[in-house]
Amino acid sequence: MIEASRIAQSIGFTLDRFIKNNQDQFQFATGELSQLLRDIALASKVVKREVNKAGLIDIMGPIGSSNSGGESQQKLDVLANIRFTRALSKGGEVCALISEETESFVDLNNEGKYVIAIDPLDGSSNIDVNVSIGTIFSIYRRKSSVGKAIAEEDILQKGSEQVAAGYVLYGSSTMLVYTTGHGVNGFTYEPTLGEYFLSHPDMKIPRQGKIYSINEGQSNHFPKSIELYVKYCKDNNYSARYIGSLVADFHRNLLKGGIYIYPQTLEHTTGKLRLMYECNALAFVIEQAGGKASDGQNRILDITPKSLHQRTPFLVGSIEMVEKAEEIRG
Ligand code: P6P
Repeated sequence: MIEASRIAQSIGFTLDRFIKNNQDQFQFATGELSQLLRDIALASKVVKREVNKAGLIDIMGPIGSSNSGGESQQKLDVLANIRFTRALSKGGEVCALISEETESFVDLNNEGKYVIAIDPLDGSSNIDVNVSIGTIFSIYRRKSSVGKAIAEEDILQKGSEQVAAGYVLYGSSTMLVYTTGHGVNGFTYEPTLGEYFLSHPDMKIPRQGKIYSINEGQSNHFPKSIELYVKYCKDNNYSARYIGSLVADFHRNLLKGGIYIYPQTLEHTTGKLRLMYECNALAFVIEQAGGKASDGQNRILDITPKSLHQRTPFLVGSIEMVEKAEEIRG
C-alpha cells in the first residue's frame, strides 16, 4: 500500500522526476536504465512530432521496400526506426538493437549494458487513415561480457528476462506506459511543455471484462478453440472492438478490461505478431498490471525464442478472459 500511495501522490510528476524518485527499484543499475528510459522518451517525442505532421508533409504511405517480414514499409516506419536507433545509439546505454525494420540485430558498438527489442511504429498501415499507432519496446540486460562480440545469448532472451518494457501510444493524446517489474505507470505527453507527466499511476487491468478484440474476417480459419471462445463472447453479449492497431486495442483493454487475440490463421499459421518486439513487451506489462498473456497454452514470457522475427499466437488481457479462452478446447 505504501508503494501505491507513494505513486498516487506522484500524479503530475514529470517522467524524469518519477524515474529519479524510483531509481531504487532498478536493481543493479547505477542510472543507466534510467537514462535509457529517458532516451526512449526523447525519441518518442520526435516520432510523435512526425506522426502528427503525417497529413501535412510527404511522409505518408509506402516507400516501396519491405521489412524483415516482407511487410510494406511506410515512410514513417523507416523514420521512426532511424529516430529510435539514433537516440539509443547516442544514449550509449544500449549495445544491440533488435527491430522489426531490420533483418538482423544492429550492433551499436558501445559498452552499453542493455539490449533493446523494438517495434518502432506498430500499426503503421493505419497512418494514412489517422488511426492511433504505437511503439513497443523490451529491454534486456546484456549477458555476455562488455567488450566481447554480441552473442546469441544477448539477443535471443526469453520474455521473463526483461528488465523493463512498455509502449508509446500516438493517439488522441500521446502516452508512454512502462514497467520495470514494479507495477505499470502511464505518462501523458504535454506538447506545449515537451514533457511526459504521470497521469495513470499503478495501472491495473480488471480481472474480467466484456470487450473482445479479434479480426473476425479471418474466422473461417480460426483454430476450433478460438472459434468456440468467440462464440462464448457473443453468447455473453460482449462488445467487439478491433482497431487494427495492437497498441491501441491493448491500451483500451488495459484500462477497461478485455482480451486481444491474434490466433493462427490461414495466412499466418503461427500467428502474425512477433514474440521479440511485440508480444514479450506487452506480456510483461499486462502481467505487471494483473493480467495474463499466452499463446493459447504457454505463458508468453516463458517461450524461448529461436529466431529474431519469430511469430506467435497471442492472447492478452484480463486474466479471467484469457483463462476462459485457454480453457475452451475445440
Ligand atoms: P490484421 C498491425 O499490422 C498489427 O501488427 C497490429 O497492430 C494489429 O493488431 C494487427 O497487425 C492487425 O492485423 O491481420 O487484423 O489486419
